[in-house]
Amino acid sequence: EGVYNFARMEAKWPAVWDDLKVFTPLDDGSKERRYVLDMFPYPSGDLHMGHAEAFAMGDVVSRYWRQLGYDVLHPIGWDSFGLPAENAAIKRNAHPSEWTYANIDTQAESFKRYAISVDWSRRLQTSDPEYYRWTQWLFKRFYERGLAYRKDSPVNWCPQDQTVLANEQVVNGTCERCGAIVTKKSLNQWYFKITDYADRLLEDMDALKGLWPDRVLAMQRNWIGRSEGAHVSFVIEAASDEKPQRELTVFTTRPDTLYGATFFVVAADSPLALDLVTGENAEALSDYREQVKALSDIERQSTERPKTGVFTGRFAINPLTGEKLPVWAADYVLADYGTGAIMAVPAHDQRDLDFAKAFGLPVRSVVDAGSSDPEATGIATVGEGTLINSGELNGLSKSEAIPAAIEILEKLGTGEKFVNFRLRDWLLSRQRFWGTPIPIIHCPDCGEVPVPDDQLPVRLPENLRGEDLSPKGTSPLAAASDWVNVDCPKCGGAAKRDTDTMDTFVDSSWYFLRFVSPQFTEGPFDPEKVNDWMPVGQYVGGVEHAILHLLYARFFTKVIHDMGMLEATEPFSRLLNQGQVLNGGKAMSKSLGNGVDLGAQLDRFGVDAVRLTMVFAGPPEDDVDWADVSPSGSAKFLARAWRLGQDVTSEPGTAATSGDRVLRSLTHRCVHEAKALLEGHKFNVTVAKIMELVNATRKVIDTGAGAGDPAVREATEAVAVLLSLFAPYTAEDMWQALGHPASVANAGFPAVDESLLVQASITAIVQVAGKVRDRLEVSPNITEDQLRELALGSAAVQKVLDGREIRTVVVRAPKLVNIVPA
Ligand code: ANZ
Ligand code: ZN
Repeated sequence: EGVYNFARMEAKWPAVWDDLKVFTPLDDGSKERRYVLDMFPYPSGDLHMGHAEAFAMGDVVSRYWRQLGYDVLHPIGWDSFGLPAENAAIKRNAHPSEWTYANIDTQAESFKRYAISVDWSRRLQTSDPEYYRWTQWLFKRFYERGLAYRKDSPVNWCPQDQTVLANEQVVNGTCERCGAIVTKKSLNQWYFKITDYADRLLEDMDALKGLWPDRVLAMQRNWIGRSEGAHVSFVIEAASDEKPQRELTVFTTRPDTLYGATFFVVAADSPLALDLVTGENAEALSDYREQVKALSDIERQSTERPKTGVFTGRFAINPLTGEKLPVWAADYVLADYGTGAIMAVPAHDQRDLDFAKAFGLPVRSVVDAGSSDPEATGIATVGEGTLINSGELNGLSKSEAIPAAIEILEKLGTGEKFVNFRLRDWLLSRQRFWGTPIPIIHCPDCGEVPVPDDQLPVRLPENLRGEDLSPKGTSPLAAASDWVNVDCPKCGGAAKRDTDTMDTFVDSSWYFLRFVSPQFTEGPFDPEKVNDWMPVGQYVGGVEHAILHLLYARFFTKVIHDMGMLEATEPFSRLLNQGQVLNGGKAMSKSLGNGVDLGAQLDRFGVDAVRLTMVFAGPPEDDVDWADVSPSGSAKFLARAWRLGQDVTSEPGTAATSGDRVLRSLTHRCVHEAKALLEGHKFNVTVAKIMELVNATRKVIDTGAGAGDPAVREATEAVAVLLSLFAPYTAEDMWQALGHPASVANAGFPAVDESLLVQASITAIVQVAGKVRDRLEVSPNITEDQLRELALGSAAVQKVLDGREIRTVVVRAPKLVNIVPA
């Protein structure tokens, strides 16, 4: 055992940790509990460098909290439903579970080698029937509360994957995974009514300020998109030929500009447009709608594209002025935002101005912003200003006129204050196989009938494989007739199962709750346990989940709270987004050929060196460029630290009081500072401090009081405990060499002796005319006057000055004195 040999350590310790159940929380209330969670992995192949980074960071927090004496829950599981498994199954004529569970086993082995401090007994997989049973159970509770419903709606459709896509899976109008151009299709789909929670999802973010990264909060806020304004109703003039007069409501953030409305626009693709259009304009509209179908929302709203539209033949009557406004159908108004219809105020809205110019519609300024005429310049005036051409609103400022206009509308009964959200309901249906089946049965007589709780889980059929799963425009489940055809639970008649499966984001919206009692059979989680652990104290994961996963998990938490099952209203108290691992400044990719294989790195440098390198590379939020780091440097450092443990000769338990005072002070300062640094997630700086302590300890052994000095033991023990957060194998081996039983993971964070935090002395540099002439050992608390006097009295200084007069003395206590001769 005389040399540092990571392979030997990696072969030895996992079994010991397993035996001692070092990472299984006591869960008995004897210690304060804390919950650390890494975003659970998707089982695509083996672990990669990105996993290695993320899990190294989460493990630092977990191990740190354990050293502080908390009962730590740090679990792991797999987000194991999803499309890649299905595609792999089609390719290999297999069942998706085969690929999925094989990958999970591979990853689990790698995680064990990587020594993340998780409680393996809590491992879960979202594709396990014992798990998705409760996903279905929760879906039913949402359904009962009116929070899961079906509606017909145009959905993004990928013609290649033959599946519906969520908005966020459409990137610049193409399918996120296959790149095909996404089209629209009308389908009857399941939705979660997340919009009911928009206000709370927004307000509750105030409490996360400073605890979640600012940019994540900003992205969520923007996604929810709260807009204050008004609903205003316009009477639509009846066309002489048909249809009675009716009203249409618009959402506007600028009710103050109502006098400036010169036309009216409905979303061309909305049913509204079809409904409004008069006979002679119907064909033009129908042609136009075909064009619009091919466009993404982003393209439709782009300011670069020339404005297009079709006149509907109708007029809307301005409720304040009685003026008749032509109603147009255009693509720049979206069907699913606000009411799908707008009053257009070209003088003060750029999109409306562009449209007005394209179709020769009038422009009327109603807010005088002192700048030039929008019609002439082509630039809408959007800022503050004074109302003009606006009847009773004249003379008011924009911010006064908004509430004044609302008041007038409310009195007239044609409008009211309204808060609109950008957030849409969550489309959760997927026409795919490898997901949680929706526990609903469709009966010709009874309609939607939920599968009774005692018949859950609705299991996926096991006989479908390979080609059976390939996309056909409906869910592959529809082809499993023995599975689909069932008796209605209500009337017993012939009925059919719903053949859609759930978006995998549903699975990951509550997994953190399942971890508190993963074997619980009476519900999704043990109600006795859940409040002991929730909320998660530290959540760690990639910023790619800044919006959806986190928003959905927050939504589920709030609904489950409202069901009376959970005290917490937010799932994650603190969030850390680790950076990416790059190579040569670029994300690793097959096409660039710059991939780095994690397994090869572990074989070459050892787990600890790779982990330490990840952490030491920079702040956890920053990207790690693998081309810039030195795992071999980390390995050398670890060997140095490890050797200290081998060299210490004093007995365990030796009091340190008689040891080297300078080393003792450094040890205690290191521990003290490490604590503050770790709290602030400055893991890389913590490592630098440990390196400093290792070097100082080595110096005392080699050229100072020697390996038997009690201060050397004290320092080495501190190194072992601190290092256990980053390099668990090395630390465990050191701890053993120091004569302690396993495991260093529970050794406890070293106590700090406050009296040792003051440095015994510090070296002050004395310069004459900028050249260093002497070094003085002084108290760190020395005053400027005392230091000046000492410096001027120095024999070396006197000699250099050689009787010359002094012009100035610059003193920076306690570190520097510069004497400038005349
Ligand atoms: C009249 C007006 C005058 C407007 C003005 C703006 C400036 P945010 O802030 O994003 O909520 N709007 C409403 N529904 C729309 C839809 N479905 N598609 C496209 N645009 C829509 O934006 C609200 C404003 O966006 C609304 O206020 C409306 O135009 C437009 F000087 O009404 B406004
Ligand atoms: Zn029935």
